[in-house]
Amino acid sequence: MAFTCLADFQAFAKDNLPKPTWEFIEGGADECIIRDENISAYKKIRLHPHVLRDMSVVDTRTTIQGSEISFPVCIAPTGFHCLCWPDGEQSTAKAAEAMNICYVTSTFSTCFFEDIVASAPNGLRWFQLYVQRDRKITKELIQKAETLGYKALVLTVDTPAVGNRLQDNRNRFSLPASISTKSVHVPIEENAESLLPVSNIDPSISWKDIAWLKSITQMPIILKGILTREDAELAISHNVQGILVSNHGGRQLDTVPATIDALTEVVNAVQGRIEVYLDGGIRTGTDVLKALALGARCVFLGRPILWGLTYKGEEGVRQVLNLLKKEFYRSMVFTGCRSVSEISQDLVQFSR
Ligand code: FMN
Repeated sequence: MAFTCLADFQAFAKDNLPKPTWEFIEGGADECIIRDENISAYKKIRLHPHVLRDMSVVDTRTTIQGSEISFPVCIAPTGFHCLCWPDGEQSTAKAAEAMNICYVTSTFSTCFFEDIVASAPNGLRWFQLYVQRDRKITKELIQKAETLGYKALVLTVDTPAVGNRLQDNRNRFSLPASISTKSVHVPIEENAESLLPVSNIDPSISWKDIAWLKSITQMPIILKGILTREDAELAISHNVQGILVSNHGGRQLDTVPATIDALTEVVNAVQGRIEVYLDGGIRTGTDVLKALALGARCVFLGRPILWGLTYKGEEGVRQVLNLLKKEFYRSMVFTGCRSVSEISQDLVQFSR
Protein backbone atom coordinates (compact mmCIF):
# COMPACT_ATOMS: atom_id res chain seq x y z
CA MET A 1 0.00 0.00 0.00
CA ALA A 2 1.28 3.46 -0.88
CA PHE A 3 1.06 5.95 1.98
CA THR A 4 -0.01 9.27 0.53
CA CYS A 5 -1.22 11.17 3.59
CA LEU A 6 -1.17 10.83 7.38
CA ALA A 7 -4.60 9.18 7.34
CA ASP A 8 -3.08 6.22 5.45
CA PHE A 9 -0.78 5.55 8.43
CA GLN A 10 -3.79 5.84 10.72
CA ALA A 11 -5.63 3.18 8.68
CA PHE A 12 -2.61 0.88 8.89
CA ALA A 13 -2.36 1.29 12.67
CA LYS A 14 -6.06 0.62 13.10
CA ASP A 15 -5.79 -2.63 11.11
CA ASN A 16 -2.61 -3.83 12.79
CA LEU A 17 -2.75 -2.95 16.49
CA PRO A 18 -4.76 -5.01 18.97
CA LYS A 19 -8.16 -3.32 19.28
CA PRO A 20 -7.76 -2.18 22.92
CA THR A 21 -4.34 -0.68 22.13
CA TRP A 22 -5.73 1.10 19.08
CA GLU A 23 -8.61 2.47 21.13
CA PHE A 24 -6.23 3.62 23.88
CA ILE A 25 -4.13 5.58 21.39
CA GLU A 26 -7.01 6.98 19.41
CA GLY A 27 -9.31 7.64 22.32
CA GLY A 28 -10.51 10.98 23.65
CA ALA A 29 -12.35 11.90 26.82
CA ASP A 30 -16.10 11.48 27.26
CA GLU A 31 -17.86 12.01 23.90
CA CYS A 32 -14.59 12.75 22.01
CA ILE A 33 -16.06 16.03 20.81
CA ILE A 34 -12.88 18.00 21.19
CA ARG A 35 -10.60 15.25 19.94
CA ASP A 36 -12.48 15.49 16.64
CA GLU A 37 -12.91 19.27 16.67
CA ASN A 38 -9.14 19.73 17.02
CA ILE A 39 -9.05 18.33 13.48
CA SER A 40 -12.24 19.74 11.97
CA ALA A 41 -11.54 23.31 13.18
CA TYR A 42 -8.81 23.62 10.52
CA LYS A 43 -11.32 22.86 7.78
CA LYS A 44 -13.20 26.08 8.57
CA ILE A 45 -10.14 28.24 7.99
CA ARG A 46 -9.61 29.38 4.43
CA LEU A 47 -6.23 30.39 3.03
CA HIS A 48 -5.62 33.76 1.42
CA PRO A 49 -2.68 33.09 -0.92
CA HIS A 50 -0.23 35.44 -2.63
CA VAL A 51 1.21 34.74 -6.09
CA LEU A 52 4.14 35.81 -8.31
CA ARG A 53 6.70 35.93 -5.53
CA ASP A 54 9.52 33.80 -7.03
CA MET A 55 9.14 30.54 -5.17
CA SER A 56 12.33 28.95 -6.52
CA VAL A 57 13.95 28.89 -3.07
CA VAL A 58 11.82 28.08 -0.03
CA ASP A 59 13.31 27.60 3.44
CA THR A 60 11.25 25.63 5.98
CA ARG A 61 13.74 25.94 8.88
CA THR A 62 13.03 27.74 12.12
CA THR A 63 14.21 27.76 15.73
CA ILE A 64 12.61 26.81 19.04
CA GLN A 65 14.19 28.08 22.26
CA GLY A 66 17.20 28.99 20.13
CA SER A 67 17.70 25.53 18.58
CA GLU A 68 17.34 25.09 14.83
CA ILE A 69 14.84 22.55 13.46
CA SER A 70 14.39 21.60 9.79
CA PHE A 71 10.70 22.52 9.72
CA PRO A 72 8.23 23.71 12.38
CA VAL A 73 6.85 20.28 13.31
CA CYS A 74 8.13 18.30 16.30
CA ILE A 75 7.10 15.24 18.29
CA ALA A 76 4.68 15.73 21.21
CA PRO A 77 5.22 13.65 24.33
CA THR A 78 3.26 10.41 24.20
CA GLY A 79 3.78 7.52 26.56
CA PHE A 80 4.21 3.81 25.95
CA HIS A 81 5.84 3.69 22.50
CA CYS A 82 6.64 0.01 23.01
CA LEU A 83 2.93 -0.65 22.51
CA CYS A 84 3.55 0.21 18.85
CA TRP A 85 7.07 -1.01 18.12
CA PRO A 86 9.53 -3.22 20.05
CA ASP A 87 12.16 -0.60 20.85
CA GLY A 88 9.54 2.16 20.98
CA GLU A 89 11.00 5.48 22.09
CA GLN A 90 14.47 4.58 20.78
CA SER A 91 13.10 4.36 17.23
CA THR A 92 11.16 7.59 17.68
CA ALA A 93 14.30 9.38 18.87
CA LYS A 94 16.29 8.13 15.86
CA ALA A 95 13.64 9.39 13.44
CA ALA A 96 13.57 12.82 15.12
CA GLU A 97 17.36 13.04 14.95
CA ALA A 98 17.39 12.05 11.27
CA MET A 99 14.77 14.71 10.51
CA ASN A 100 16.48 17.36 12.63
CA ILE A 101 13.44 18.14 14.74
CA CYS A 102 12.74 18.01 18.47
CA TYR A 103 11.45 14.91 20.27
CA VAL A 104 9.69 15.58 23.57
CA THR A 105 10.25 12.44 25.62
CA SER A 106 7.37 11.48 27.95
CA THR A 107 7.73 10.73 31.64
CA PHE A 108 5.84 7.54 30.70
CA SER A 109 8.49 6.22 28.31
CA THR A 110 8.80 2.48 27.98
CA CYS A 111 12.56 2.62 27.26
CA PHE A 112 15.21 3.90 29.67
CA PHE A 113 16.10 7.56 29.08
CA GLU A 114 19.76 6.55 28.81
CA ASP A 115 18.93 4.16 25.95
CA ILE A 116 16.74 6.73 24.20
CA VAL A 117 19.58 9.26 24.30
CA ALA A 118 22.19 6.69 23.24
CA SER A 119 20.06 5.84 20.18
CA ALA A 120 20.09 9.43 18.98
CA PRO A 121 22.89 11.23 20.80
CA ASN A 122 22.82 14.32 18.59
CA GLY A 123 19.07 14.81 18.45
CA LEU A 124 17.33 17.83 19.97
CA ARG A 125 15.32 16.56 22.94
CA TRP A 126 13.02 18.12 25.50
CA PHE A 127 11.75 16.29 28.58
CA GLN A 128 8.05 16.13 29.47
CA LEU A 129 7.38 16.04 33.19
CA TYR A 130 4.45 14.73 35.13
CA VAL A 131 5.24 15.91 38.65
CA GLN A 132 5.22 12.80 40.84
CA ARG A 133 3.70 12.77 44.31
CA ASP A 134 7.17 11.88 45.52
CA ARG A 135 9.05 15.13 44.95
CA LYS A 136 12.40 13.44 45.50
CA ILE A 137 11.70 11.15 42.53
CA THR A 138 10.54 14.17 40.54
CA LYS A 139 13.75 16.05 41.30
CA GLU A 140 15.86 13.05 40.32
CA LEU A 141 13.95 12.70 37.04
CA ILE A 142 14.54 16.35 36.15
CA GLN A 143 18.19 16.24 37.05
CA LYS A 144 18.71 13.03 35.11
CA ALA A 145 17.09 14.61 32.06
CA GLU A 146 19.29 17.69 32.36
CA THR A 147 22.43 15.55 32.70
CA LEU A 148 21.38 13.54 29.64
CA GLY A 149 21.28 16.68 27.51
CA TYR A 150 17.57 17.45 27.47
CA LYS A 151 17.27 21.12 26.50
CA ALA A 152 13.89 22.10 27.97
CA LEU A 153 11.42 20.95 30.60
CA VAL A 154 7.87 20.59 29.30
CA LEU A 155 5.60 20.61 32.34
CA THR A 156 2.20 19.09 31.59
CA VAL A 157 -0.38 21.11 33.50
CA ASP A 158 -3.66 19.59 32.34
CA THR A 159 -3.45 16.27 34.17
CA PRO A 160 -4.36 16.58 37.86
CA ALA A 161 -6.51 13.52 37.07
CA VAL A 162 -6.87 11.31 34.05
CA GLY A 163 -9.64 12.02 31.53
CA ASN A 164 -12.68 9.81 31.40
CA ARG A 165 -11.87 7.59 28.43
CA LEU A 166 -14.85 5.39 27.91
CA GLN A 167 -13.25 2.84 25.58
CA ASP A 168 -10.37 2.23 27.98
CA ASN A 169 -12.85 1.71 30.77
CA ARG A 170 -14.90 -0.69 28.65
CA ASN A 171 -11.77 -2.58 27.58
CA ARG A 172 -10.31 -2.46 31.10
CA PHE A 173 -7.17 -1.44 29.25
CA SER A 174 -3.82 -2.06 30.86
CA LEU A 175 -0.26 -2.37 29.64
CA PRO A 176 0.72 -5.90 28.55
CA ALA A 177 2.99 -7.58 31.09
CA SER A 178 5.95 -7.30 28.70
CA ILE A 179 5.80 -3.48 28.62
CA SER A 180 6.47 -1.12 31.49
CA THR A 181 7.39 2.47 32.12
CA LYS A 182 11.08 2.57 32.94
CA SER A 183 11.58 5.70 35.00
CA VAL A 184 8.52 6.04 37.17
CA HIS A 185 6.48 3.34 38.77
CA VAL A 186 3.05 2.93 37.24
CA PRO A 187 0.88 1.14 39.75
CA ILE A 188 -1.65 -0.09 37.23
CA GLU A 189 -2.75 -2.88 39.48
CA GLU A 190 -4.18 -0.39 41.97
CA ASN A 191 -6.76 1.10 39.68
CA ALA A 192 -8.92 -1.58 38.18
CA GLU A 193 -11.59 0.75 36.78
CA SER A 194 -9.49 3.04 34.64
CA LEU A 195 -6.20 1.25 34.28
CA LEU A 196 -4.26 4.33 33.43
CA PRO A 197 -1.04 5.28 35.10
CA VAL A 198 -2.20 8.41 36.78
CA SER A 199 -2.07 7.61 40.43
CA ASN A 200 1.51 8.77 40.96
CA ILE A 201 0.92 12.13 39.27
CA ASP A 202 0.71 14.82 41.94
CA PRO A 203 -2.73 16.49 41.78
CA SER A 204 -1.55 19.20 44.20
CA ILE A 205 0.77 20.99 41.76
CA SER A 206 0.09 24.70 41.51
CA TRP A 207 1.66 27.93 40.27
CA LYS A 208 3.96 28.06 43.28
CA ASP A 209 5.71 24.90 42.05
CA ILE A 210 7.14 26.80 39.09
CA ALA A 211 9.56 28.54 41.46
CA TRP A 212 10.48 25.15 42.93
CA LEU A 213 11.17 23.75 39.46
CA LYS A 214 13.26 26.81 38.60
CA SER A 215 15.29 26.26 41.75
CA ILE A 216 16.29 22.75 40.68
CA THR A 217 16.89 23.10 36.94
CA GLN A 218 18.55 25.42 34.46
CA MET A 219 16.37 24.12 31.63
CA PRO A 220 13.82 26.57 30.21
CA ILE A 221 10.29 25.66 31.33
CA ILE A 222 7.42 25.25 28.90
CA LEU A 223 3.87 24.82 30.18
CA LYS A 224 1.88 22.28 28.18
CA GLY A 225 -1.89 22.48 28.40
CA ILE A 226 -2.64 26.22 28.61
CA LEU A 227 -5.87 27.23 26.85
CA THR A 228 -6.83 30.65 28.23
CA ARG A 229 -5.69 34.27 28.34
CA GLU A 230 -5.72 34.25 32.16
CA ASP A 231 -3.40 31.28 32.45
CA ALA A 232 -1.15 32.65 29.70
CA GLU A 233 -0.74 35.85 31.74
CA LEU A 234 0.03 33.84 34.88
CA ALA A 235 2.58 31.81 32.91
CA ILE A 236 4.34 35.03 31.89
CA SER A 237 4.30 36.39 35.43
CA HIS A 238 5.88 33.14 36.64
CA ASN A 239 8.71 33.62 34.14
CA VAL A 240 8.32 30.47 32.10
CA GLN A 241 9.96 30.46 28.68
CA GLY A 242 7.19 28.94 26.57
CA ILE A 243 3.56 27.87 26.35
CA LEU A 244 2.28 24.84 24.49
CA VAL A 245 -1.39 25.37 23.71
CA SER A 246 -2.81 21.88 24.12
CA ASN A 247 -5.92 20.03 25.23
CA HIS A 248 -4.00 16.75 25.40
CA GLY A 249 -5.45 15.63 22.06
CA GLY A 250 -8.93 15.82 23.59
CA ARG A 251 -8.08 13.14 26.15
CA GLN A 252 -8.63 15.18 29.31
CA LEU A 253 -11.55 17.63 29.51
CA ASP A 254 -14.05 17.34 26.67
CA THR A 255 -15.70 20.42 25.09
CA VAL A 256 -12.84 22.84 25.79
CA PRO A 257 -11.86 24.90 22.71
CA ALA A 258 -10.08 23.26 19.81
CA THR A 259 -6.43 24.22 20.11
CA ILE A 260 -6.37 26.24 16.89
CA ASP A 261 -9.32 28.24 18.29
CA ALA A 262 -7.60 28.81 21.65
CA LEU A 263 -4.33 29.85 20.01
CA THR A 264 -5.29 33.45 19.17
CA GLU A 265 -6.40 34.19 22.74
CA VAL A 266 -3.10 32.91 24.12
CA VAL A 267 -0.97 34.60 21.45
CA ASN A 268 -2.70 37.92 22.10
CA ALA A 269 -2.06 37.63 25.84
CA VAL A 270 1.60 36.71 25.35
CA GLN A 271 2.34 39.54 22.89
CA GLY A 272 5.55 38.00 21.63
CA ARG A 273 7.23 37.86 25.04
CA ILE A 274 7.72 34.08 24.98
CA GLU A 275 7.32 31.39 22.32
CA VAL A 276 3.89 29.82 21.89
CA TYR A 277 3.49 26.33 20.42
CA LEU A 278 0.44 24.20 19.62
CA ASP A 279 -0.51 20.54 19.47
CA GLY A 280 -3.73 18.68 18.67
CA GLY A 281 -5.26 17.77 15.34
CA ILE A 282 -2.33 18.59 13.06
CA ARG A 283 -2.83 16.22 10.13
CA THR A 284 -1.83 18.17 6.97
CA GLY A 285 0.70 20.72 5.79
CA THR A 286 -1.92 23.45 5.60
CA ASP A 287 -2.81 22.80 9.27
CA VAL A 288 0.81 23.60 10.13
CA LEU A 289 0.74 26.75 7.99
CA LYS A 290 -2.51 27.93 9.60
CA ALA A 291 -1.19 27.42 13.12
CA LEU A 292 1.97 29.38 12.28
CA ALA A 293 -0.08 32.14 10.64
CA LEU A 294 -2.07 32.46 13.86
CA GLY A 295 1.08 32.82 15.93
CA ALA A 296 2.44 29.36 16.80
CA ARG A 297 6.21 29.12 16.62
CA CYS A 298 6.00 25.41 15.88
CA VAL A 299 3.50 22.55 16.23
CA PHE A 300 3.74 19.09 17.76
CA LEU A 301 2.36 15.75 16.56
CA GLY A 302 0.91 13.17 18.94
CA ARG A 303 -1.01 10.26 17.43
CA PRO A 304 0.44 10.43 13.87
CA ILE A 305 3.87 9.58 15.29
CA LEU A 306 2.41 6.47 16.92
CA TRP A 307 0.80 5.46 13.62
CA GLY A 308 4.18 5.75 11.85
CA LEU A 309 5.88 3.83 14.63
CA THR A 310 3.32 1.03 14.31
CA TYR A 311 3.91 0.86 10.56
CA LYS A 312 7.71 0.56 10.53
CA GLY A 313 9.45 1.88 13.64
CA GLU A 314 12.02 4.60 12.91
CA GLU A 315 11.41 4.36 9.17
CA GLY A 316 7.65 4.76 9.65
CA VAL A 317 8.06 7.85 11.85
CA ARG A 318 10.43 9.34 9.27
CA GLN A 319 7.88 8.68 6.54
CA VAL A 320 5.17 10.47 8.53
CA LEU A 321 7.42 13.47 9.13
CA ASN A 322 8.71 13.58 5.54
CA LEU A 323 5.20 13.49 4.16
CA LEU A 324 4.11 16.35 6.40
CA LYS A 325 7.26 18.29 5.56
CA LYS A 326 6.50 18.00 1.84
CA GLU A 327 2.91 19.08 2.42
CA PHE A 328 4.05 22.06 4.49
CA TYR A 329 6.61 23.03 1.85
CA ARG A 330 3.89 22.91 -0.81
CA SER A 331 1.58 25.05 1.32
CA MET A 332 4.35 27.67 1.63
CA VAL A 333 4.95 27.63 -2.13
CA PHE A 334 1.26 28.09 -2.88
CA THR A 335 0.77 30.93 -0.42
CA GLY A 336 3.89 32.84 -1.42
CA CYS A 337 5.97 32.32 1.73
CA ARG A 338 9.67 31.86 1.04
CA SER A 339 10.60 31.54 4.68
CA VAL A 340 8.78 30.68 7.88
CA SER A 341 9.06 34.31 8.99
CA GLU A 342 6.91 35.30 5.99
CA ILE A 343 3.96 33.23 7.28
CA SER A 344 1.71 35.94 8.66
CA GLN A 345 -1.82 36.31 9.89
CA ASP A 346 -3.16 37.75 6.64
CA LEU A 347 -2.83 34.25 5.14
CA VAL A 348 -5.90 33.00 6.95
CA GLN A 349 -9.57 33.82 6.85
CA PHE A 350 -12.29 32.17 8.91
CA SER A 351 -15.32 30.95 6.98
CA ARG A 352 -18.73 30.91 8.63
N1 FMN B 1 0.90 14.22 26.85
C1 FMN B 1 1.81 14.35 27.85
O1 FMN B 1 2.08 15.48 28.25
N2 FMN B 1 2.43 13.24 28.38
C2 FMN B 1 2.15 11.98 27.97
O2 FMN B 1 2.74 11.01 28.45
C3 FMN B 1 1.18 11.82 26.96
N3 FMN B 1 0.85 10.57 26.52
C4 FMN B 1 -0.02 10.45 25.48
C5 FMN B 1 -0.31 9.17 25.00
C6 FMN B 1 -1.16 9.01 23.92
C7 FMN B 1 -1.44 7.63 23.41
C8 FMN B 1 -1.73 10.15 23.28
C9 FMN B 1 -2.62 10.01 22.08
C10 FMN B 1 -1.46 11.41 23.77
C11 FMN B 1 -0.62 11.59 24.87
N4 FMN B 1 -0.31 12.87 25.35
C12 FMN B 1 0.58 12.99 26.39
C13 FMN B 1 -0.85 14.08 24.70
C14 FMN B 1 0.07 14.54 23.54
O3 FMN B 1 1.26 15.10 24.03
C15 FMN B 1 -0.58 15.61 22.67
O4 FMN B 1 -1.03 16.67 23.49
C16 FMN B 1 -1.73 15.13 21.78
O5 FMN B 1 -1.57 13.78 21.40
C17 FMN B 1 -1.79 16.02 20.53
O6 FMN B 1 -2.88 15.71 19.76
P1 FMN B 1 -2.82 14.78 18.42
O7 FMN B 1 -2.72 13.38 18.90
O8 FMN B 1 -4.14 15.09 17.77
O9 FMN B 1 -1.63 15.21 17.58
